[in-house]
Amino acid sequence: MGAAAGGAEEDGMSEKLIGVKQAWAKAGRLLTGKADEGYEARLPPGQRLVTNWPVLDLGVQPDVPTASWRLEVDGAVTTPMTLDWAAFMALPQVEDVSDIHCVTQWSRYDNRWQGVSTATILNAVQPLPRAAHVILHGFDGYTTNVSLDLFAEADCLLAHSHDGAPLSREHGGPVRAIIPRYYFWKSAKWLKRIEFVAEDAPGFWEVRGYHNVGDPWLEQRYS
Ligand SMILES: Nc1nc2c(c(=O)[nH]1)N[C@H]1C(S)=C(S)[C@@H](COP(=O)(O)O)O[C@H]1N2
Ligand SMILES: [Mo]
Repeated sequence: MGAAAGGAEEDGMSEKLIGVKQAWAKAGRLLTGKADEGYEARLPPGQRLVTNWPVLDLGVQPDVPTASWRLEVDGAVTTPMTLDWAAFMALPQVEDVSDIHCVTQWSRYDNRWQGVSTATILNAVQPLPRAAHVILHGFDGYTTNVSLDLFAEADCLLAHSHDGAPLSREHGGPVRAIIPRYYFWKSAKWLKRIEFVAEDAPGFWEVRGYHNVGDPWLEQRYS
């Protein structure tokens, strides 16, 4: 699969569910227009706090045992690499606590993530000067795009654990991306490939009406 968005034709995806969300994006549903009111609170505009942890996917939850898991890191880099589980776990490990803000209006505070910092990955592959964007690919065919600058932020990581326990399959285990500053759809689950590119390429939800950037503080839900 290329850098473009994953097709909804992928086996087992829920066309109905995807269609509903796409229609909401088109209609601007869930936009509160409160983004300009100068919030200083911890909860971004239009969000409500939950203490459970909802599961959102495309109707498929890939089963990827760590024994066969591989992470490809390639594209506009000096040294492309493929990591197996042992190699990934041998990299320096970090822990970071951050809040989740989902575009469907729930937020969840104080998620303690363990994994490998994106800085470690960047240091290993050395993006070329032309690399400006990163496409995250999931084993379910999902894709999402972030700028290289954002991906390089200190709070971004490739997480294998949450609150000290291995990430469950439904939440994207064995490894998912965590991009805390943006809406949670940017945090790709079942991470399979990190692709560095010169030209931005909108991902699965970005081509279906979600905002290309997705900053919750600016309420960038839809494009
Ligand atoms: N691979 C993959 N990653 C994904 C998704 C997906 O469908 N596939 N959904 C995104 C969306 S829209 C959200 S809100 C979060 C949900 O993560 P959770 O199920 O752990 O709450 O994962 C994001 N990452
Ligand atoms: Mo989402």
